[in-house]
Amino acid sequence: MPSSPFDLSGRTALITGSGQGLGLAFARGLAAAGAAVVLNGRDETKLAAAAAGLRTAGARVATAACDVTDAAGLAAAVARIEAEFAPVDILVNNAGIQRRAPLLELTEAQWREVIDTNLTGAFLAARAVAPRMIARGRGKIINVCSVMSEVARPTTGNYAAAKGGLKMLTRAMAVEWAKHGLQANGIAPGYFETELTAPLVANPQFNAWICGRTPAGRWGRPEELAGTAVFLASAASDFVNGQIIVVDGGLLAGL
Ligand code: GCO
Repeated sequence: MPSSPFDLSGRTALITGSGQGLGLAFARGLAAAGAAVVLNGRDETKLAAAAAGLRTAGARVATAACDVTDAAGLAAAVARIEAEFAPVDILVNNAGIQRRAPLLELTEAQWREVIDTNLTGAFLAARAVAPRMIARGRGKIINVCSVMSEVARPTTGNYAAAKGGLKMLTRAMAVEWAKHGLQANGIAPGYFETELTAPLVANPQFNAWICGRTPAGRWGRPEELAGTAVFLASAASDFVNGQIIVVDGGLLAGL
């Protein structure tokens, strides 16, 4: 029998913002499917702890600490990964931050840092790896969008604008790079329990609202995103391009 199209053996994935939260869940899921993983983030201590856990689970892991808003840092990190570890076959643009405030109270700095990290960072990381993927004639780019690529809620205007832009950047990557053998797609999580959403989970009113607003009646668990990431990282999605797969317990399906 031929190997499964979902098998990631021999492939290497770079996941930005993967010292914790959804990024670490993506790394665990891709490693479980056979990929070697490179963890990225700004906190080297967090990266080392996350890498140790993955190695204990049998994964082949490297770390590459840099800020995704630093183009030179990204280029150097990718060059080092490819020289010392392995070619980057899969890029998961997961790094993201939240700075919640009503638009009229949002500082310019709070606007810029969310756009710079959540949108520009994905652009810069993709530009660091895409030329190398194009030279090899293959590559997978997975942009972690959000249900906020489609809908907004008060106090998250900067985040929604970034994630809406990331949806369209995904399509821009797809239409320019598909002819080179690359596939660029997105994953749009709904509400998942992570460090980023911890204040919301801890808020009884918000927690009740989300559980009522989500048809599945609960928050998502980060490991529930792994299957979609493996699909988009694998040969199973070689003819899928520019698509955003929503993983939200049905939240966007209805009112
Ligand atoms: C919020 C949350 C959301 C989630 C997620 C939904 O403040 O409403 O932080 O933005 O983090 O992005 O997909």
